[in-house]
Amino acid sequence: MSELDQIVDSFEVEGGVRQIVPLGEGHINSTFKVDIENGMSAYVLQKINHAIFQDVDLLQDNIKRITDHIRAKLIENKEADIDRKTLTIVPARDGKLYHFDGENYWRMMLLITDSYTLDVVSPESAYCAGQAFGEFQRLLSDLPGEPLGETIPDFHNMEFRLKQFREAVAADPVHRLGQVADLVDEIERRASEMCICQVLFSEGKLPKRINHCDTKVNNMLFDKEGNVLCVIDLDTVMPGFVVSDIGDFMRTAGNTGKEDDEELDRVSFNMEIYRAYTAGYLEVATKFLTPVEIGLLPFGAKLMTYMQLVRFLTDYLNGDVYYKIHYPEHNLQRSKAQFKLLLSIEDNYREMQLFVNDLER
Ligand code: ADP
Ligand code: GN1
Ligand code: MG
Repeated sequence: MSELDQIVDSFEVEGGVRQIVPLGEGHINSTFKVDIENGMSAYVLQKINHAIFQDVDLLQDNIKRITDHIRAKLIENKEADIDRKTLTIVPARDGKLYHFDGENYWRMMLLITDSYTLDVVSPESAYCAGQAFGEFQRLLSDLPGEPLGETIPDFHNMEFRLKQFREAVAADPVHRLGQVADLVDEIERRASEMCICQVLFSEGKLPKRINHCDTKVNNMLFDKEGNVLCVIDLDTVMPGFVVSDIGDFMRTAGNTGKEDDEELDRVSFNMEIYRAYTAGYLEVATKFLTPVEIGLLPFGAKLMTYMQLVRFLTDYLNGDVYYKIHYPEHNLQRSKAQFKLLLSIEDNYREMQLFVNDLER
C-alpha cells in the first residue's frame, strides 16, 4: 500500500483505491483526485498546508459549519442535486474532520462530478459567478452560533499586509531589494489610499460580513454549459469586507492575461467581465449591502490587485516561503503581472465607478 493509499484508508471511504492523481492549480494546499474501484464514487484528498493554517481544528470546524448551513438551506429550498452544489466533508474513521499522520494533516471531500474550473470566463459565466458569490454571502449571513474564527488572522487587513511588506523590505533577508526598488516605490505611493477600509471600519462606517476571502475564478466549479455549480476552497471564509469578494474575482477572471503572465502586454483589465460580474453580484447583494459598501465595489478590484502585488512581492523578498513557486523568479513575475493589472484598473477606474452609479439608479 502506498503512503497516499494508507491516508485514504483512514477516512470513511467505501471500496478500494483505483488511482490517485494530482488535481488543480492551488498555490497553498496539495490536492489529489481519488478514484475508487467500483467507479461509483470519487473523492478529493487534500494535504492541508499546516504552516499557513495553523489551527486545523478551527479550519475544519468552520468548513463543517459553513457546509452544514448551506446544505440545510438548499434542502429547505427543495434544490435538486445538492451534493454538487455544496462541499461534503468525508470524516476520518475515528470520527474527526481530518486525519493527522504524525507529520501532516489531511482531509477528504466528495469530488463534484462533471465539474470544471475555468481560467477564462465568458461574460455570461461571470454574471452567474457574481450571483453565486452574492448568494454565498447571503446564505451565510444568518449562520447561527459564535462568529466564524479567523483561520488566518488579519488575512485581508491591508495595514497588516503593508506591515509585513515593510518588515521584509527592512530585513531584505535574501538580498533581492535592489532588483525591486521601483515596485517598492509604486507600492508606497498608493499605501494610504489602500488602507481606507480599515479607516472606515474603525469609524463605524463599514461593516464586516462573512466573506469567502478567496474568490479566485478557480475557486468555483462550473458545469459544462458554464453555469456555476459550487463555491469551493472554503479555508478562508471569515468575517471581512465585501470588497474582498468582488475584488479577487476581478483580479483573476478580469485579467486578459494570467496571474503570472511572462508576457506583460497580455495583461490588462477586462471591463466586460467587470460589468457582468458586478451586475450579477449586485442583483443579489443590493438587498443587504449599505450604500458605503456599494460605493466601494470598484475599489475592491483595485485593492485586491494591490494587496496581491504586496503579498507576492513580500514573499519574493522573504525568499519564497509562502506561495508554491514553479521557477526561481516566479513571485517576481507574479508581482510584475499584478502591477501591470493594477495600472490597467487605474486607467479604467472612472468608468468602473460610473457603471456602479448607473446600475444603482
Ligand atoms: P487550494 O487552497 O490549494 O487552492 P482548492 O480547495 O482550491 O485548494 O482545490 C484545488 C483545486 O482542486 C480546485 O481549483 C479544483 O480544481 C479542485 N477541487 C477542489 N475541490 C474539489 C471538489 N470537491 N470537486 C472537484 N474538484 C475539486
Ligand atoms: C492563494 O489557495 P489558492 O491558490 O486558491 C491564497 C490567496 C491568494 C492566491 C493568489 C490561503 O489562493 O489568498 O489570493 O493564492 N490563499 C491563501 O493566487 O493565502
Ligand atoms: Mg483554490
